[in-house]
Amino acid sequence: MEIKINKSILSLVEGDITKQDTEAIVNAANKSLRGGGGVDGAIHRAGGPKILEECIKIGECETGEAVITTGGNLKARYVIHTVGPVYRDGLHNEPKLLENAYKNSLGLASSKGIKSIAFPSISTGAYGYPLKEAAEIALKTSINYLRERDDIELVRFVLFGQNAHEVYEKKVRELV
Ligand code: AR6
Repeated sequence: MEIKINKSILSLVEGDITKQDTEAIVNAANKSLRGGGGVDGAIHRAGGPKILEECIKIGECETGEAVITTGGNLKARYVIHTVGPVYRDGLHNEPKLLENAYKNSLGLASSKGIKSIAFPSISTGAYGYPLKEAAEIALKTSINYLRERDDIELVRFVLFGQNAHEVYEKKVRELV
């Protein structure tokens, strides 16, 4: 589904983030930026060793922050690596840190003049964030960003599997 927010499009699709043709894709990385499983593993496998080389040069990334590399062999020109929070019980600043991961990724994209960006559902795999709560934060943060500024023309959420796609669709209908 697609919705218009000011001049921009917010889109939700079911699929694989590594196949996206947006200018940037976002990686749900860890602080070490040395790769891992899930989305992170898939991006490094599909993008090739150049991405890891650039990550090693950057060093580390704090939870809620974002850094950028080129996209290696991916269709996307850039990968924005952000680190979502590990979910414990929701009382350890997880909502704010997850919001920051989205905000800082969008801010970094804006600062590079990137017009289209694809996100996975950050923190909802290995990091255990409950999907509905994470979807609300992901969507609210993106919608607010697009309401405030119109330099990013497309924000696409790429949900892995039917269930995640349905949860995000339901949530977006509640929010707009
Ligand atoms: N495209 C889109 N979404 C995907 C893909 C894909 N190819 N593969 C998995 N997902 P996760 P996290 C979904 O675990 O929870 C890594 O080891 C998946 O179904 O990738 O932020 C890092 O190195 C889930 O909904 O990221 C970190 O150590 C969502 O992407 C840690 O995992 C996020 O799952 C980060 O954990």
